[in-house]
Amino acid sequence: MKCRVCRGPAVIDVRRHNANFCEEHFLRHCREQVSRAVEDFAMLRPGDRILVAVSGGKDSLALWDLLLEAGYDVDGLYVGLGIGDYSDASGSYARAFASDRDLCLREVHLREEYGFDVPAGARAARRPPCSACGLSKRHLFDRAAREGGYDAVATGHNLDDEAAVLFGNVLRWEREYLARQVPVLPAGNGFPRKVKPLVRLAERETAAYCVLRGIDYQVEECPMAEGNRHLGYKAALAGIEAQSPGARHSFYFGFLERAAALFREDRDAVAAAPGTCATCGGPANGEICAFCRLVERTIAPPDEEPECEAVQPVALVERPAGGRTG
Ligand code: Q46
Ligand code: ZN
Ligand code: ZN
Repeated sequence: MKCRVCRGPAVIDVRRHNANFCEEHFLRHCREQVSRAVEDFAMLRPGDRILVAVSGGKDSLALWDLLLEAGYDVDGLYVGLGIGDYSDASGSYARAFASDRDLCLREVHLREEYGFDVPAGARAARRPPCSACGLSKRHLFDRAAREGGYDAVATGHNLDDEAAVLFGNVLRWEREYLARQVPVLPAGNGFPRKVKPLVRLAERETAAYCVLRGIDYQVEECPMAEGNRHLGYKAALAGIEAQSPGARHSFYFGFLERAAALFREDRDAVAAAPGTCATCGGPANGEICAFCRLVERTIAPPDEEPECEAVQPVALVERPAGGRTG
């Protein structure tokens, strides 16, 4: 196996590009894919202050590293979800990455600051853990970006993630989610710009990038992801990709090029100006935002409420994420 660029010994094959790369040219490939995504979708501008959502996994740490390499001013934000040993280890990887490179890692811990963790929030809201988790993370990233004066929040969604989310949204023709499934969402209505610079890299490539760059990351999957539909869609697409390399890329980028604009109307409708949350001051559809409703709910969980009171599940969608759930 020889590198496509220099004909030296290759360390990885990237079948959808029909190419093998040596270490040096694979790292260059990763940087090129990120800069192409950033440019094609006008994600970032020189001088932007970026907040990377850091989970301690391969994607978010690779993203932080790649954006630094590209010369951006990037801080990290780690949200402590309180998912047992998994969260403890994830936080350690994020902290080690930041301290080894003398970077700024902000931290917010759900239990310490809001009195609940993801398992408790999910029970209280009577929703799957990923729903309470996703809502909390989105709210806290948005808030940290607003308060810290960042120009954009960058997340480590890769091609496999985006294709899997698209697959699920197409299966159910979720118009609102399809409308928001773009690699950059502009700032507005109190929300920061959201960007996904890894959309041109597959999960296998971000893992290889970390290994070659000596980045230690959380390898374990979140224990709460079990049964998550997103994982099923990913597995289905992995099977298709194995048969037909490049299918995932064609599916996702074909959607962006040929179909995403059809859903723009839905996006504009969703983006209609929300009000302001009476509790946290963030954007809200209604008097109180979905996150603050979740916090209230965890203070008075359903099983402690009087039997006669009709218990309604908390509506967890403040603004459709269109992102992965896991
Ligand atoms: S952390 Fe949270 Fe993921 Fe775990 S509970 Fe689900 S959403 S799977 S990125
Ligand atoms: Zn080479
Ligand atoms: Zn609020």
